[in-house]
Amino acid sequence: MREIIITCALTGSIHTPSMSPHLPITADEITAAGLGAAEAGAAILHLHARDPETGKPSAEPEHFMGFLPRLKQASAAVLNISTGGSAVMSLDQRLAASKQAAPEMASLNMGTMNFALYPMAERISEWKHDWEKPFLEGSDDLVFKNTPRDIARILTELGRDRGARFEFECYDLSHLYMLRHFADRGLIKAPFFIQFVFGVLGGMGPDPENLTHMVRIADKLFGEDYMFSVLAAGRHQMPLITMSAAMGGHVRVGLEDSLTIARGTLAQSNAEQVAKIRGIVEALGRTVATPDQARAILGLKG
Ligand code: KMH
Ligand code: ZN
Repeated sequence: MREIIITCALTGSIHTPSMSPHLPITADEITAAGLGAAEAGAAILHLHARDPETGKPSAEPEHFMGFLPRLKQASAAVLNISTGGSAVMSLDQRLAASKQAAPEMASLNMGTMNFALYPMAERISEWKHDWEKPFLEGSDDLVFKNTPRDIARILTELGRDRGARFEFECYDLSHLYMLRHFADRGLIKAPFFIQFVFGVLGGMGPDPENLTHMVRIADKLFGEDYMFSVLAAGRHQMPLITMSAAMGGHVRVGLEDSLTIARGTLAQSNAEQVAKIRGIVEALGRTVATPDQARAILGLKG
């Protein structure tokens, strides 16, 4: 069996500064988090930006450019820019940084869905910034829009025109059929790197049966032409990604997906989560992919 690719999603656009002092916000913090995660064994860094003053998720190319060149220069890791951004951003905003930076890899969300964060607001008593509470609470009436036309546009502008390959984020069974549709249209080429996403309110829940079912259907739809990775939100992160590693899949960690290292204990860094899953992967008798091995496995432009 081939090496296991660890992706680390450093900051995302879900968690807010009041939830953890360890969430990287500024360009310096995101750079340090990325280098630490790569050093610990992450082959891919999944990247979002933040406004350095407020910690709010940002789509500004200027904020991405504060860390992208530094990560590229100081590490071999594959840089994967999110095109999901956050559900309050337009597609033009979500694409601006990746069109400018032309990364090897970008995320691509395979369907329109709810993406509710508001239960998180109930757990916080003190807020560092005014935007955080309304941002979280407003998510129960938002649509995370990824129509077939949006998906085609991302595939064209980043894939065909700039040579990016994709982390296809699938939150539900229907998203696998959407991916098959784009393969049939000839807009994407194998091997497909599918990220199964568990535990977002609006997508499939974190039940192990969902993972086995997703794999069963992906096998049927894509045969040998795909590989899967797993991310799971919050406390479900480590159990479900361990299951993925045991089933021959890849894994994603990072403070975007979970702020903790064990139940009730905040992770001190992204690297701490990478080191934990690396230990589990190695205990299972598997080895972790280097960035160049990941490039070969995924067919990246390098
Ligand atoms: N935050 C994850 C649940 C994206 O950036 O494209 C999904 C994600 C979306 O990573
Ligand atoms: Zn993301």
